[in-house]
Amino acid sequence: VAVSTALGYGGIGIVRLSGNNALSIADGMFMAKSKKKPSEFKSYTAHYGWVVGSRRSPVTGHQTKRKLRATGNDIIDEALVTVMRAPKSYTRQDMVEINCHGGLVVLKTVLNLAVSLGARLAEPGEFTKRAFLNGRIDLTQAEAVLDIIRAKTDAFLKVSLNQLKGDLTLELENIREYLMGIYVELEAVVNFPEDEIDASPRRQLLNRIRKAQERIEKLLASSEQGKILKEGIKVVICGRPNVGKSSLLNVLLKQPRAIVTEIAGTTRDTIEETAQIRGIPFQLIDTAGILEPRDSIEREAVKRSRLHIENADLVLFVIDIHEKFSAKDKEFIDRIKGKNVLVVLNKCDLAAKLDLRKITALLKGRKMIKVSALKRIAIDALEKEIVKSVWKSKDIDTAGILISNTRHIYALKECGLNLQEAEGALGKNMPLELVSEGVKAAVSHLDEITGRSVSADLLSRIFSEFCIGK
Ligand SMILES: Nc1nc2c(ncn2[C@@H]2O[C@H](COP(=O)(O)OP(=O)(O)OP(=O)(O)O)[C@@H](O)[C@H]2O)c(=O)[nH]1
Ligand SMILES: [Mg+2]
Repeated sequence: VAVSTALGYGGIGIVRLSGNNALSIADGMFMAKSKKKPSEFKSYTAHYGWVVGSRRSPVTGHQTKRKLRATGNDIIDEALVTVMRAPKSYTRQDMVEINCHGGLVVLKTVLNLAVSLGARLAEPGEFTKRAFLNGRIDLTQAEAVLDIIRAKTDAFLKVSLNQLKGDLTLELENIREYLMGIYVELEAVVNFPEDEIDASPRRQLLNRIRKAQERIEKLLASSEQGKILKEGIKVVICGRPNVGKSSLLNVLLKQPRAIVTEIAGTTRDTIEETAQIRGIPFQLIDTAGILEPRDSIEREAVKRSRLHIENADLVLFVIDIHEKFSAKDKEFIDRIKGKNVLVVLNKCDLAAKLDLRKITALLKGRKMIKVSALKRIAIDALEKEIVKSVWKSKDIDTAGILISNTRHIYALKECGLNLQEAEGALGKNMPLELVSEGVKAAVSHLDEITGRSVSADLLSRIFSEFCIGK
């Protein structure tokens, strides 16, 4: 049993039961208006009534059941109960969902009541884990559930839904079948050496292994985009005081988040906000422009902006086009060496005093764009450039499969390496046992991803990331 909705105040809150005794436990705590017991409900029907039982703090075991009967029926909440019988349920076990009111006390009382009737509190992700263990979904689909819950953008939601639907499973299982075909042939030759194959079938085998490898590589190639969609991109806005960093942050966020004044040194603490730009999640960080700290607060501010620049995926280096180039600008240019930088020439609504040649010489090869944060000039173009500098391909392809999970990336890389070894062994005319071993190892890495073979340890690690009640 677990509360499956977020803990807080809400219109409704759902307590979910799953397992052999789910129906009998529900019988002990729900009184339907129809007088029917939950164990008599038809699968996939919803019933109106009341959760009834002892309001007192829970005591576990049979003694409580007796106590409950003795105390009579306290109405705990008005509720709607849905029964989903095995095997057609999320977990493939009997399930009961109690839709109560979404209050903290109500939900806790209903939860405790189920526990007092013999239910056990579910571990994080345990419902989904049961769905996996009972063979309803594979591991990538279970992981997709988590991704859907945590999706920060529409684009990533789409990708995760495809994964839940089984698109990734299908592709992995296809590759697996293909490799198993090769493996079985190889084993036949290895076990009946009198049929040792000659050069031409060897070349054919090589081609087939290469084909599988190409498919693995294609999946891996999508991981860069997948990870971006999943985790977002860290963009740090830096530059000397008063160039308009905070103004730029506000414009990109479309809300006045940071304080903007004409006083140099307005921003001291770093300001972090998330925003979606063209479907991609960004973490935007506005930093202090201070270079020479005058006190301990400013020293900390400088330290923080340095740290953020170091960890940035993209640095927006802001320069005031209305000011002459200064030693301070130069100091920032030194700080952002080696980073992925987009140069923002701000205040283009004012007369330009900046010597652009100097900037171009110092920031060779870096993309530059003239904007006005104040007058909102060329902000659209800036957004385009931001996306372009982190997103290599033109459009987000959400129709297909995108790999975003580190565990999948790792296993796919291992799988690719095994295939490479098999190829090498084939090319060098080494014994076919070696080739066969390589193919088998490659298959085992695919099985790791889908969960065909997976250790209990890894399973508990994967599901421990889930929330309780899912
Ligand atoms: N004309 C003009 N003024 C701007 C533009 N962008 C910002 N400003 C002004 O420049 C001043 C400084 O802007 P901020 O956004 O606070 O600058 P900052 O870089 O965050 O400054 P610090 O936090 O002090 O480092 C404010 O008075 C803004 O209104 C612009 O595009 N054009
Ligand atoms: Mg500022």
